Amino acid sequence: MNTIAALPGKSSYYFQLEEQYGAHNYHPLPVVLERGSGVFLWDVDGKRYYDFLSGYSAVNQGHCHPAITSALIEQARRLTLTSRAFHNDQLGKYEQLITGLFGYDKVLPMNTGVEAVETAIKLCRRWGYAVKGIPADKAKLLVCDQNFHGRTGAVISFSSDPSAYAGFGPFMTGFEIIPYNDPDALALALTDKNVAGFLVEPIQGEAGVIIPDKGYLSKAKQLCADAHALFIADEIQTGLGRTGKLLACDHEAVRPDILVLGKALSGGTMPVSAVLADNEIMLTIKPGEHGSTFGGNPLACSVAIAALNVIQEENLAANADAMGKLLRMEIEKLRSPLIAAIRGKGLLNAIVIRHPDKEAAWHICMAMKERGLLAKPTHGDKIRLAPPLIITEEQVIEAVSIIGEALESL
Ligand code: IF1
Repeated sequence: MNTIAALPGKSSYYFQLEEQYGAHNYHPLPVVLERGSGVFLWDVDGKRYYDFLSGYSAVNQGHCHPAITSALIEQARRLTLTSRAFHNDQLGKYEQLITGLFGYDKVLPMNTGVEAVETAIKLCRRWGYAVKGIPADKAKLLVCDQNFHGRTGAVISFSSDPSAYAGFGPFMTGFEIIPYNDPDALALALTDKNVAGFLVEPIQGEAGVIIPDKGYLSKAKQLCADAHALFIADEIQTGLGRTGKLLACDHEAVRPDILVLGKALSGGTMPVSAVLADNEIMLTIKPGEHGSTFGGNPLACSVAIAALNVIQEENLAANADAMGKLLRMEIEKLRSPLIAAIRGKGLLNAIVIRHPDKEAAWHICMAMKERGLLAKPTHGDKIRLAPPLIITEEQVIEAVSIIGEALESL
């Protein structure tokens, strides 16, 4: 039954279509976007916005980056999918590039971030049995309180956030939640010989950009090595230049045993994720024991090659470092009584809002939207500020003036 009343082309028309025909598994800001370029998005009424969410860090290179888009179009005209039943001329080139760039023996290509996390869990468990000698089905993985690693059944099994797991049981076993940023808790948990690995976000994004103490990551890696357990870094959101280094682990020169990447690996064009590890770990999975229809498809490989080249050629990590410092400094200068804290590394930032109204962060995001900047609250009182890594100094200054006006309007 067609109940859509509004005229096509106006935002409310699109709101109604989604309300009527789409699952209600999100609560988006009321804006309908139709075009993106660089740090900007335009809605169906032609209004321009700064994008301060970057597709949750999937658009580090900026929207519709020309080099990535042309790689996508050229490959799409040639060959998009062979399945891994056969070889293709893009996969090996991509595997050589990404393993060389991050310094690992091998890569296992997947699609979404959570698929790569699931792959890392399976790899870690398999290594635990085949190499560490953990008794069958006894492997344990350590994870952190307030983690976010995706939304599949296995991954929500170790979430500490009821909104992620409540009502979706029964859950997968074999995980233990320990406090984040607590080396003593990790050391104690690692005394269990059945621990195969420790899965951690170098900075907890969804939890509100929680940055661990300096030295935590290197201490954690050392504790894992001493306990013959794998240090697994989920850099799906923090990687690929976002925090001012190629990887967030690079701030402490920590080399994960298993590295998980996603999001910006495709520049926001399509789902591309990857798990990197050395042979001792990677070769514990034999032919036919893991994979996916689209994993390593030629279109994804061609796009990921272009996306990785852009990150390097445009020095996006260095720009993220400099522009992140400028952003935090300019926000501090606002001296807004509504800001309880500003924290971040590179261009992964969040402001914590102090206001009696628990919806204040949402209202501030609505006020920023009216003034041409898009951002979204995370966990109620925090607003993530994460623009594409190509943002310039003058764009940061203009964006902060919009943020300041929105804060004053509350
Ligand atoms: C949503 C959050 C961010 C991730 C880390 C794995 C994944 C993600 C560190 C899974 C994905 C996305 C999921 C998206 C919103 C966004 C998000 F708010 F959900 F938590 F960024 F902080 N590891 N994060 O951040 O990757 O399977 O989604 O490709 O679910 O609403 P995915």
